[in-house]
Amino acid sequence: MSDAQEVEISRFLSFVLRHKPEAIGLQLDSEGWADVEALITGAVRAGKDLDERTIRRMVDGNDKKRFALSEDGRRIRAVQGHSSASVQRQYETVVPPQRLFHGTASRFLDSILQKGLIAGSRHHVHLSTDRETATQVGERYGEPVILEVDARAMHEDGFAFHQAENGVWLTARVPVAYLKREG
Ligand code: HQG
Repeated sequence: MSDAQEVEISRFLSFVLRHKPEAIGLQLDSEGWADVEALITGAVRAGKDLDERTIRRMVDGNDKKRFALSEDGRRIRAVQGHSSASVQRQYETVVPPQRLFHGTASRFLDSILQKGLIAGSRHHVHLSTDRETATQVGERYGEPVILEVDARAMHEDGFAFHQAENGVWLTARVPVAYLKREG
């Protein structure tokens, strides 16, 4: 499989496993799991070249470990990033590190400094432990800006934090008081 094909399949899997399972007649349970066979059937019907081997490769080789298979290999899910209403993952609540980072684009800054970080269409605000990841996330939308989140203070004030299986930190929102612009 070429790199381009791999990116295309990864985007397709993100689309149906996070956002629009109904586009291929797929159902996700509340923890985000989809039946692998149903995924393949729906994908093939939509003209995608997907089989079990490719799925396994996407799960194991994915740069950000976006997808996971159940132990028996019969179900697959995206580990974070959902917007689909059928999914309401019950992530464990965990104590965050002292600070976390959020990468965004400079054009969003005014709005963020008014409203804080909001989840938008996804279910959570996404945060990382390092600036490098945050920069890469911000670059997707324009000139990157890094915001430092006082995660420990939020935790002490009762805000819940979660960590997805691939290391991405999640929280419902970040009020302005806990945000500091880097640099
Ligand atoms: C911004 C990728 C205006 C926020 C990444 C972001 C991540 C506001 C955008 C994951 C705002 C939402 C998620 C406010 C937040 N006013 N803009 N008050 N609050 N925003 O894509 O964090 O490759 O939903 O800064 O690596 O960029 O898909 O979130 O720019 O982990 O696996 O609104 O997606 O992972 O954009 O990215 P997104 P995100 P994958």
